[in-house]
Amino acid sequence: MKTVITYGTFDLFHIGHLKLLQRAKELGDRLIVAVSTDEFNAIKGKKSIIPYDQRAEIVKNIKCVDMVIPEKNWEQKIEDIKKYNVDIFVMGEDWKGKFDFLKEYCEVVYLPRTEGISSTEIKQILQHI
Ligand code: C2G
Repeated sequence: MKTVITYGTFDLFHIGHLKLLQRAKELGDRLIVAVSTDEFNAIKGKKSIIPYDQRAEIVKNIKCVDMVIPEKNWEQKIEDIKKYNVDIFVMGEDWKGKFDFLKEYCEVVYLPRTEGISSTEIKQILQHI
């Protein structure tokens, strides 16, 4: 069984998130998604609109997602890859190169982002309503 893992905030879940998860799942048989906690988002300098427990619940209920774990820090990726016997680490290509150090542990794949949509853009639209 080929296990794929990806990490993200998944705030205001949108089509870009869905297409990333669907393409990640197509690379294997099991998809694990590590959803950033609110505390970790503060470390990332990101403030999500939707709290962690709701973001995790939404992602958990996406058809192609098999498991959700919390992303609490930058350092957990290697441990996660070993713990879950991950074969492929996937991120959108806005992260291209940033996680190449994981190539020692598993395949690293950066996928094209879905253009024209982002949680930031949605927040900006909401602020002008
Ligand atoms: N994404 C995408 N297309 C978009 C928006 C996002 O493909 N239009 C992808 C991103 O590239 C990322 C995933 O969806 O792979 C989740 O995006 P975010 O929630 O913005 O993730 P981010 O805050 O970048 O957190 O340790 C890694 C970080 O937790 C990533």
